[in-house]
Amino acid sequence: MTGDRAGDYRILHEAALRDYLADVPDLVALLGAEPVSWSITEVGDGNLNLVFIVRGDRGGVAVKQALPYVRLVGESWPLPLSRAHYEYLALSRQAELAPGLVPALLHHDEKLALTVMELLEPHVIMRKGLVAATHYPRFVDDITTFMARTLFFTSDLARSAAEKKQAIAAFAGNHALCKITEDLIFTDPYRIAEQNRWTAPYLDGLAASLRDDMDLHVAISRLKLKFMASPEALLHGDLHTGSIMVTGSQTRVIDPEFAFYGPMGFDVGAVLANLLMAYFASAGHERMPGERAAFEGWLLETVEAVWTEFSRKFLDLWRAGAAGDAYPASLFTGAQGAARLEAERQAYMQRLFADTVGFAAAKTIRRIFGLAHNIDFELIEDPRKRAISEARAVRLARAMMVATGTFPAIADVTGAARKLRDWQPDFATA
Ligand code: SR1
Ligand code: MG
Repeated sequence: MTGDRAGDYRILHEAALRDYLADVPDLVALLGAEPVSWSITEVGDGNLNLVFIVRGDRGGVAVKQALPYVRLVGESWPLPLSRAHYEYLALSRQAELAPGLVPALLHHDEKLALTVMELLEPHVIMRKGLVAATHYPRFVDDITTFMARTLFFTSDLARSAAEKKQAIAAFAGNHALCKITEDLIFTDPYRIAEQNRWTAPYLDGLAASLRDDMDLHVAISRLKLKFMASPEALLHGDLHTGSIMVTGSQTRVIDPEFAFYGPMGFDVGAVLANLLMAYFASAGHERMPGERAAFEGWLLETVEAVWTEFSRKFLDLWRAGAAGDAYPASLFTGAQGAARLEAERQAYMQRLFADTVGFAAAKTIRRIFGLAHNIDFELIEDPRKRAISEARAVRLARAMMVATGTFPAIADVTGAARKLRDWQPDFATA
């Protein structure tokens, strides 16, 4: 379904969903033969869709149905149902490339924009766990495997030119979701926009300064162009900590409805930005000074490890023998060719790191001044404390965006974050 077939579509609430699932033999076998006894609970707390947990006496499933509008805003903001198609396509591809790191797909209905997936239990949304100061020891290895494999194997380094162009075309229709990103991340926070909001009155001055900051406007516009015009690889497209479910021993990446071919740094930057926001928010969740220090240390170690492990795994895949049409092996023969190709790989990763730093900054600023915020900051009840945490994050993000070159390595990012941990913003002059 790449167009929308509104005639065949209906929103399935509890009773209709029960009847629908009862007609799918594989799901009945999984849930148990008595549909009347199934419990069905709507649990969606995201911005766009309905999500149900269905449990029977034999097992449970998660059901996701796209609504024809943005749930967060309502029917006044229509949104194509076709995003469910792209999400299904992306999940299928990610399952091939990064087995075990996305939920198993059990059923998909194009007309109803509905997908049934493995119920992830006892996994929690990572963002919620980070608010509660929980460490996740598997996270670095799993998320870096996911990113290295999905980005490398969908890029020109691993695919023929024809395959790559067909793959770009397969996701090109997801432009309405890209447009959300183009507006909400790369444009609105830097201008007056009806849906913007921030922690007033503390951040009023900072919000106004963003609107006048031409260095920032140039930097965000360069990033926007890169997002729009660099189909490097199949992106998840919304890889924040609300799109990751975790336990101490497992990681699953969910919700790739924003998937499209874009710049790799957008996904990697999303992960780093959300870890850094968890870091800055942490001070606002303290009940006793220093009680979350070990957790905050783990967060910064995790930021460093995500980049270094991602980079190592991506380079290992490339060195293992890339089958793509980029960098033809026939042009890099002999010892000199091998040395020059290795230098190129290093230069490629340095460029990708700069993109990552810029996109991480953009992902941070949008969560503080745009429409869609995150619970890392929102659950800090005292608005002044919340604004202090947010102002620290924005200070780092602005530097990362306009002076990206002063962050040549990931330790430069974590070092700057550490220095801002106790910085006190002056809201009168901010
Ligand atoms: C209107 S949708 C707002 C945000 O929710 C999604 O998770 C994306 O991040 C999007 O930008
Ligand atoms: Mg989502």
